[in-house]
Amino acid sequence: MSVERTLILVKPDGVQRGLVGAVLGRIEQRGLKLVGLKMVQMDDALASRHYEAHVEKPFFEGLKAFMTSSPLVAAVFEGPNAVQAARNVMGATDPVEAAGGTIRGDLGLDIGRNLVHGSDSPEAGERETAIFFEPHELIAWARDSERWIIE
Ligand code: IDP
Ligand code: MG
Repeated sequence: MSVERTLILVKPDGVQRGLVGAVLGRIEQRGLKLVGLKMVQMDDALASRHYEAHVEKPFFEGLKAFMTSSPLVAAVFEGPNAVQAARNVMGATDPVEAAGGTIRGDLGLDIGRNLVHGSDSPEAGERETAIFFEPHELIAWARDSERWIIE
């Protein structure tokens, strides 16, 4: 069991639709521990850095325009297998394909408005966390409910 960090973004559509609490709440309720949180206005440079694997993709210009169009909320969650756990809560990239019970499957309709980002590997979790948060902005705190969530 590896303790990982994942960077979660409530994308601009989630913020505009008033779904920040709903999106983060589902990940929080899964049992992952919140260790960092802020609101961010993404710019082109940040979009290119965050989505470095996608800058050559045909959808990148649209993605960049969307992600910079309005503020987003960035959060870091920590826990055993945090990356996969969060991805499972998020659902498939295309909301039409995402299972019911997932964030995208319940709240989204369009791949270009899929509400939430989550890191896709532990390495990406570390890399992306460092893009959005200074080390001192990540809080190491003892959660009193820990033993009721993780054996
Ligand atoms: P992920 O967010 O599930 O990890 P990625 O393949 O990493 O999915 O793509 C990053 C983001 O780029 C997606 O969440 C979505 O917002 C956007 N995206 C991916 N593929 C397409 C597409 O075919 N059309 C429009 N947007 C796309
Ligand atoms: Mg991805």
